[in-house]
Order: sequence, then C-alpha cells, then structure tokens
Amino acid sequence: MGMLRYLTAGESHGPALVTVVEGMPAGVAVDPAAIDADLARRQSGYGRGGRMKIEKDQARILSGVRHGVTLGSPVTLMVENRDWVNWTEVMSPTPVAEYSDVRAPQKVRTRPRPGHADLVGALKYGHADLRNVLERASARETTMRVAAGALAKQLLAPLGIRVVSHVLSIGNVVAPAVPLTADEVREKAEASEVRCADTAASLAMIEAIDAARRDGDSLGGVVEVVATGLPPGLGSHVHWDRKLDGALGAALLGIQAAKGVEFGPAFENATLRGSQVHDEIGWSHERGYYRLSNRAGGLEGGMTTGMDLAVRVAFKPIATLYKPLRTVEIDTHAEGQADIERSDACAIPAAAVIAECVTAFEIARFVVEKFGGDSLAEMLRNYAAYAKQVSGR
Ligand code: EPS
Repeated sequence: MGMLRYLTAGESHGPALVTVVEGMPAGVAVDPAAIDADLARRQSGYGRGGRMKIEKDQARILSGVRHGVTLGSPVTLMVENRDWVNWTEVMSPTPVAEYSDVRAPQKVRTRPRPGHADLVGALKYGHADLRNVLERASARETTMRVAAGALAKQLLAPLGIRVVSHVLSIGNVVAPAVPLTADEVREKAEASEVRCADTAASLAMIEAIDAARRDGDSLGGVVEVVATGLPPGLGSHVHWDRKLDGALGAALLGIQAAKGVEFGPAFENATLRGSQVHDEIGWSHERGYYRLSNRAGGLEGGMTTGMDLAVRVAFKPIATLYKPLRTVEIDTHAEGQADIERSDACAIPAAAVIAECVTAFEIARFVVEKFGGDSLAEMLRNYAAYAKQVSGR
C-alpha cells in the first residue's frame, strides 16, 4: 500500500485517547518533547473553559519507537485523561449496577444542542443518552490528531518541510492582511494569547471573547496554515482522489466545527478576472521555476507548485451555549432549552494548532506516497534524486 495513515480512539471522559500511526518509515528520530510541546500549544489559547485546567496532555509512546528512533512498525501514542477519575462510573466500560456518585445520574443528556452532533448522532446510532454521542464528537479527540501530526512533522523535518499556523479572525475581528514569512507567522502567533500575528487585532479578539463569554455565547473564526520547503509535485492531476487539495480539504473539514476551507484567497479569487488571479511563472538558476505571486496557495492541478502552501479553515462557533438555544427533549418531545455541558467560549487558537497538525500529517502522507522507502535514508535518497530531476529542468 505504501501509505501513511492513522486512526484515533477515545472518549472525552474515558480513561485515555490513543492514535495508531501506520506506515512511518524506519529511522525517523522521534522527540517526545516536541510532541508534548504541540499538545501544550493545542491546550493553550484565550477562551478555553475549565477542562483545560484539569488536563496536562502528554503522549506516552506504546509502540513503534525504540531508543528514540522509529522501527517502521505502527507507532501507538496514548494521552491519559486526568478528568477520568471523576467519570469512572459514568464512563465505565463494564456495567454499573448502581451509581455511588450522587452527581452521576445528572450526567444523562436528553436535550440536544443545536449545531452539535447530539441529535442526529442519537437518531442514527439509536442512543437514548446523548452522552453516547457527545463523548466521541467532542473536540477532545483532536488531541490525538495533534499527536499524530506532531509525529508527522518529525518525518517532514529532514526534508526541510515546516508547517506553521495563525489565527486570521475571531468573531467579527479580522486581522489586517499583512504578508508575513513563515518565521514571522510562527514567532508572532506564538507570542499572542489568541495565536494572531497582529497585536492590535489580538487585543480586540480577546475583548470579543470576553464579551461573548459574558453573554453566555460562543465565537468561531478563521485560521491559516502555511507549509514551507515543499518540493513541486506532491499530489497529482491524474485522478480526483490523488489531488492534495482534495485530501487536505477532507482532512481539515474532518476537524470538529470546521465548516469551510480555501486555498490561498480562493473566495476572493472567484470574484476577480483570470489576469488578476493566476500566478505568473519565472525561472532563475538558483530557484529553478517559481511563481511571481502565490494566489493559488501553492497548489496547481492538485499538486504542490513549490511555493508555500497556504490553506484557511473557517470554524463555526462552539455549539454549547451557556445561554442555551431552544430545543426538544428527545424522549418526551417537550420544548425546552438545550443542555449545557462545560465548554469553551472560543477554541479558535487551539483550532489553528489542530489544523496545522492535520495539514502536516496529510503532507507527510503524500511525501510517503511520492518518495516511498521503508527507511528514512531510502526516502531521502529518492527525494534527492527527484530534486535533481526537477532542478535540471
Ligand atoms: C468539549 C467540551 C469541553 C472542552 C473539550 C471539548 O470539555 P469538558 O466537557 O470536559 O469540559 O474542554 O475540549 C477538550 C477537553 C480538549 O482537550 O480540547 C466538547 O464538548 O467538544
């Protein structure tokens, strides 16, 4: 198959979350601290709720790595839920005859939140307690997508490929469009509590989050991921399901609350003329072929052009509102207000890190597909031969 792939498993208040990453070449140096650093980045950010004070996510490596280097076998990563100790009866894998925890029965959920998986998930899977849906629909699961993506970054690093992210907007606060290098994005976003590279916009975003929280409301936003150091030709024009933009779109839209994806300024491009949109082509001895601009977001024909890849993801506001919307009780059909679960007012800063890691994994998948090799050394040889082929043109 020659593919890199991963699964995630785990409920939000279960004992642990896991991912199995299959198809990693042997010989990749794994730095567990770098994985934990991305997990910590995902947990930070202004607007999170009480849960993030409980958790301190750290990945334990259960397989596929020996003495700090991948073996080529499946890599299993596990993050334990600290909150589990408070949920052992409610989330017990074995039947519980009678709850000793007096709060436990209150954890049954029957009033679905508009905008959440609650209702359709319960109808589809035949659940009477919405908890059976929300435990898995929860964005807690993104912990493992970040862990898998952080591992994928360690495969991309030897090829010189880097992936960074930042927040473009939260609610109606939009950061001014200033062209930034990937290093500037990383540095400025990392210094901002909302992962926005613009200081004034960051402050306005924090105010907007405070105002929404005061009103029992929530906010969405738009994040951008930028990947640098890409060779031309990841992905393919020959078949729809081999296009990198298609794969990235599917992976990014698989993130909880993600509702829209664009490459470069795609929706603005749609309003302009072709002459204003398409990136003109240049060539030099040092760079080979390059584009004079990058409105395509680094992709043409479903393939990387060699320019930076830029993809934006729009997230809807979180569905849990402390001032709940109208709903209908699933067992009685009585009209009422949606259930309130402990929640975040805004998770857009975390969403940037998640989108970054999801993008890194997809790029790594296409790198493995293109350059193959059972070991990193073999992959790097294939990569060098391809780079020589391309630079000779
Ligand atoms: C979430 C609800 C909150 C968030 C959670 C996602 O959790 P809880 O119900 O335990 O308070 O904090 O996010 C995380 C735990 C996380 O790690 O990101 C939800 O319902 O989606």
